[in-house]
Amino acid sequence: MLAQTELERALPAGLPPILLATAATPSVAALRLPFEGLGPEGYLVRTVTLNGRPTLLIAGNGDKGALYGAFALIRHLATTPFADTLSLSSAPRVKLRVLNHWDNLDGSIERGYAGQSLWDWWTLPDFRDPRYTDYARANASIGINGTVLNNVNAKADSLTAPYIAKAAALADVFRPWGIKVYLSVRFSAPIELGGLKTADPRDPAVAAWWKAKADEIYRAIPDFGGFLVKANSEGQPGPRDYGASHADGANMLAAAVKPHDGIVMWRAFVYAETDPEDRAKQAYTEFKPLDGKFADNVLVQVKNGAIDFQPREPFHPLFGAMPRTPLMIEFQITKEYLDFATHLAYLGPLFTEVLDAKTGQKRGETVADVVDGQAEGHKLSGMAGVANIGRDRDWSGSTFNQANWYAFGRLAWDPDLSAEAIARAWAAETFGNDRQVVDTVTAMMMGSREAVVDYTGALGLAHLMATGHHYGPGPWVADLARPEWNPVYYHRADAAGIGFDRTTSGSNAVGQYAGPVARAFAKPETTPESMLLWFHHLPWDRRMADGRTLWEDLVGHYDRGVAYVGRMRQQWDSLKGKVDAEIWQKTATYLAIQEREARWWRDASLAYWMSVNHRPLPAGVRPPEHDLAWYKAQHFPYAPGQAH
Ligand code: BDP
Repeated sequence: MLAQTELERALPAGLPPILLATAATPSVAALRLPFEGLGPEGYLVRTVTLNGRPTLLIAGNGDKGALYGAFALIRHLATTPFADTLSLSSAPRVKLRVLNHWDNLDGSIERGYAGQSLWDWWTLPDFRDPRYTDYARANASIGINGTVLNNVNAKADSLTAPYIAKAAALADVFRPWGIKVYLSVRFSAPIELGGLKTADPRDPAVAAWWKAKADEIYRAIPDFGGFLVKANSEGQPGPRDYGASHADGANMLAAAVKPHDGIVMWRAFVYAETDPEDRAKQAYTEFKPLDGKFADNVLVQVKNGAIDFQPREPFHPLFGAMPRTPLMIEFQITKEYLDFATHLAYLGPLFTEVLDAKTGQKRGETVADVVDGQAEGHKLSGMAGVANIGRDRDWSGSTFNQANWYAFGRLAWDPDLSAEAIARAWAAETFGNDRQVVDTVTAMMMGSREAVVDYTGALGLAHLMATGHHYGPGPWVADLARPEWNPVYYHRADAAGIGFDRTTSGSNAVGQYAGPVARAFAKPETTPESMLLWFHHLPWDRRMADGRTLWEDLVGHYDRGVAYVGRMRQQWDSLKGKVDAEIWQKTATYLAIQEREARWWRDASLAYWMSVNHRPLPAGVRPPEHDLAWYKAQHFPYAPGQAH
């Protein structure tokens, strides 16, 4: 059993004998332990007496539960000394805990900052790199049970026979670890591969093509998970091309995989340049009317916020607004909008901030309650994370980025965990359980995402990054073809004020929220300051809670963000000699890069805002190092992660 090997690798000596078992093992059944609520994946780890001997029992209703139990015990003992009576028990609240790889067939990764794709499509299916097994082990250890192998901007080629065989080889490696594979599919594949004239989901020939394709995939991968679809979004084909709805498209694909127990994850990340409506409103406008129209093996996958994985966004208004549809939440683990792998930004607080947000739809309901689907009795539920994994030796571009992969998995299993508890556990599992190391690392991590918010644009500002690669500041950009691609569309700054009016006097995106949440966002006085300019256009002189003007406050945030990075450098310095030397050195160098780039963000942004509002900096504040023209002249044609 794989769980046995994991225990032998990781556990300290001196523990009682361990029994890995299932609920059906006769000696275990006789103990009458509470297995009922554990489902197929939950586990129970307990000290029990078997044949008169103290025994450490690790069990689930099946092998998967026992495997997760083994990893839970390893985690527990990494942070807590063994006590004679031990009792751990947990079952996942979310069923599909899935990574989305934006990996291309040529080995590049869209928005990937950890090297080439781990999947070597060229040498598959023959060569099964041992790292595929390590990848599966890492995922199983944090509860991830699915992986979408290819980019949502999918090529039809991944559905051809050679690529199905390659995916099948990966599925074979992952299967023993409880991980299913899924594929992103290109909606127009029946035209490109099948020679059909249309991909209209209502055309019987199209449905038949997909059904045959699904049958072919399931012959190679009997437990294939299903399809992920990006349709009618950023140039991708979809059912709207034929006047059919997203539900028509999703249900046609769902019918193809249904006989095999497959599912469809249909993305709600939809907006169109032809639509003058506030981009933040478009997904809700399109999808809300479709509630109740999706087949029962479809999940609608909704990004955490209504725009696009920004350092901070209010939760997406679709959460709670489609009670008859299972909604998967999609987070971005790779740091496209948080300055890539070099910046230390622990995303646990970003994930929990969204999961804990009250939807306002039902009393006390949180986004996590919607995602786990229990209140509505959905048989499917899911959480997706856009992976930050590549072929780099440290997997994620930096050691600290691994924490974001880890946090995603832990929260997908249990969205109630605190970001801090996860950070502490990760630090102990990664660096060893030295108190000073764990305390310092946790302290660095916990404020790090807020620091990125502060130095890239606080108070609810968003989408201020440079064009294309999204690396560094570009708040001045105003010349892109689509209005909603321009940062000026989002901040709307002029001499008098700044911010996007999303109240009734503006786009009324606030109207897509419910009850007390909508009421709070409707007025600046009741909107959290962290989201103020997302919902309101306000004068630069507006008084903030701390008595300063909005302008002074915004400047203060930039300085606070830069200062936080400086502090992280000192904290990390204090750990020299206490963590692995190579990891220490790389992290120290990355923190130096981060401090330089945080300053760059601050200086460029301040130079730009001052060119718009013509205000001086508050007394004592350091002026930007260069003039605005210098910042505008910076170009990075080879920044990593760009689509091609
Ligand atoms: C955007 C990324 C783009 C993705 C898109 C998506 O810049 O590369 O294709 O999200 O989620 O944020 O489909």
